[in-house]
Amino acid sequence: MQRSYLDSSAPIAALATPPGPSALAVLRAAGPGSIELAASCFSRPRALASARHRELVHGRLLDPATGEEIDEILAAVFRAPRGPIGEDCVELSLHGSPAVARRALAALEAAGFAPALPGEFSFRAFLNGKLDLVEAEALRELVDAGSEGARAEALRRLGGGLSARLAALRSGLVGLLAELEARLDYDEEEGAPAGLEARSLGALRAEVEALAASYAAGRLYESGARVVVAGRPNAGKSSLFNLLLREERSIVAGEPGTTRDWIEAGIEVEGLPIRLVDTAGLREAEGEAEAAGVARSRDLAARAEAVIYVVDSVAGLAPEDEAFLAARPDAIRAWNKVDDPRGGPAPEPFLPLSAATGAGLPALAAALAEALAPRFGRAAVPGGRAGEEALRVASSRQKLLLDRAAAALAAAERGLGRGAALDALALDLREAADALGEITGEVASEEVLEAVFSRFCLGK
Ligand SMILES: Nc1nc2c(ncn2[C@@H]2O[C@H](COP(=O)(O)OP(=O)(O)OP(=O)(O)O)[C@@H](O)[C@H]2O)c(=O)[nH]1
Ligand SMILES: [Mg+2]
Repeated sequence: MQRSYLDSSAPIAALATPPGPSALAVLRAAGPGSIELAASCFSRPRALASARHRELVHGRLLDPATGEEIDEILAAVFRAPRGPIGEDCVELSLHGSPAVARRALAALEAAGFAPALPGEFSFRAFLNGKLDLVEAEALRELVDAGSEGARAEALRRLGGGLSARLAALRSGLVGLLAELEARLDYDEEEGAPAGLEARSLGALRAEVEALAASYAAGRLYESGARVVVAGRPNAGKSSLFNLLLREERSIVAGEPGTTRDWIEAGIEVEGLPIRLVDTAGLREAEGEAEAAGVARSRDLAARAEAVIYVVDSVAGLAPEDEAFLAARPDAIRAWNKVDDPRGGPAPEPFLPLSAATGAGLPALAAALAEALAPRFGRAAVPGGRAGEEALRVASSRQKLLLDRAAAALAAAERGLGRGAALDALALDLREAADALGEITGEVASEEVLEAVFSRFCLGK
């Protein structure tokens, strides 16, 4: 039978590092009695059982049934209510072979630990008030961060800035609600309390809406911005794609029409995560397959967050180039093959580039980062660091709840405007306060909590 996350009385254990050979593997064990249980399969049981908070104990892990040695280990001890989880906890550093990790986990299970559910350690940290739901989600984002930008964003949310802002918004609302309910219960007076006016509700709603809107930027850190390399056949798109990737992924050849289907790869430019797309050259296609490729190139370019448009400086500008650039005026323009003396100088605002030698690449990367900065909610990217430090949400769960809060606040505003009954206003404000509370987990149901934490990896 599947254990429930809410059964927090069980001591639990799981591997916190990925399975596979490595220098070290870490096993986590937590819950009431976990230090004594771990001591029961340790060569120095008394040293481990009496260890202080944050003490490291060296010894050997033993099979509790046979006494057989499994590995020489280092155990880090955390005592409730301190430590990252707020419960008694032992982290065992083992040698990182899959065989050792498997045997060690089996030993802990034989000693009485239940296998932890995904995210169960974080869930318990949440229950013990060590982090709220926004911070828990930030922790998962940090573990998943694939780029420098995503790492910095997740760490910022983990720092609690967003949680604090949400808590302040909610406590303002709860204050208003308390006044309103007191008036409903005891007051003979008609009308809404003094603090409750359409203007102040409007300001609250605007802030909630701004946070909801920040999701567009927040999620880009996880998904990456799509950047399409476009241009006529033979312009050097695949060469530039490979150069940015630092590997020979896309086929480069002298004959035009080499790339037929698009290829996508993840890269990082000045800390921003990017999904770079190489496309078929844009021209009047000669066959059905190429025509389909060209149509797809246009479609991809139209939907991309940014486009790098490559022109072969030897071939020069053609009417097709002008037509494309007129339709996508924000495209970053690259004047390629400047190493070839037959080419003319780069016309404004083209950036000179040689995909063959790499000349001009830093300026092109900087232009790309600058063009993408607003999409990532950054004012600018000087030296590759975040410009402005606005709060952003990155989970769709948070975004949907912010939308719900904004809609309820808008309803309250309208009600106030037409003199609606106070109890109807109270309902709307309660709905908004609950939606905000659910974001940080203050009022989240069991179901919501399970849904959030079950997306974590094992051992987290
Ligand atoms: N001299 C020089 N040659 C280049 C440069 N970039 C690309 N080439 C050459 O130009 C030819 C076409 O390059 P690709 O990268 O395949 O061009 P493409 O735009 O992907 O072409 P299609 O896939 O056919 O649309 C190849 O022979 C490359 O070696 C450059 O910077 N300098
Ligand atoms: Mg190509």
